[in-house]
Amino acid sequence: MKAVIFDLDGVITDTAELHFLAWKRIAEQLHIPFDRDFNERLKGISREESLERILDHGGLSATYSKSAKRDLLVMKNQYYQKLIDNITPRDLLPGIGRLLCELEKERIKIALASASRNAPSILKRLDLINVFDVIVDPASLKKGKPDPEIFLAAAGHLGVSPVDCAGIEDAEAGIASIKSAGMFAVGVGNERAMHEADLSVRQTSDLSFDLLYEGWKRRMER
Ligand code: B16
Ligand code: MG
Repeated sequence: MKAVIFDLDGVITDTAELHFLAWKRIAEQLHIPFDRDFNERLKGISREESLERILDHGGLSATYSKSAKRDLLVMKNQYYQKLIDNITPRDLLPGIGRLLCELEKERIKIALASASRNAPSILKRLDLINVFDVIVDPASLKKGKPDPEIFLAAAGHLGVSPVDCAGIEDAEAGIASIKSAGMFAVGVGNERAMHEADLSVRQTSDLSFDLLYEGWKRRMER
């Protein structure tokens, strides 16, 4: 294992909850039912595709013009950016700071594969911007998760072969992306959504270099 590629929202910090709150506010304005179960289908999915899924869910997809949809996307991002404004290094999920230190000590490369265009500003607020060897720019990609492109781009920029990488995700679409990139897939959280992962843990504090390395090695020996 030469590199670990992290998702951001829901793995490094709990911004998955902030995306939920911002989308909920939009859905309420549109009188579309929105709950945590439905929100699972948006995790790891781009802003534009998330809006399409919400409008479809409310049977309203054809009702909104391109420019009305653009306005909703701007509004959602404004709500979201207000929420992330308060993020500080204390908002790192449990165990993530320790894991990043262990990986650095073991000379494992570290990359970020987040679909979020807000990722760099969140990493700055968490005081982590200099920890990552590579941060993939989602605007440079053609396809979102579950396509493998984002994880393959991270490995490519690091100069590491995909089989020598582990990817960590909290979303079903993200696990599918890691798996089809040919990497070792580690899932965090909701076990039902994580059933395709090679290894899954309930919470970020369960992650460690040893756990990742042993799991990656076992998969290679299979
Ligand atoms: P933004 P991840 C994803 O981040 C989120 O899971 C998803 O809910 C969000 O819509 C997407 O980023 C785009 O984010 O609106 O900030 O560009 O999980 O891939 O780190
Ligand atoms: Mg995520």
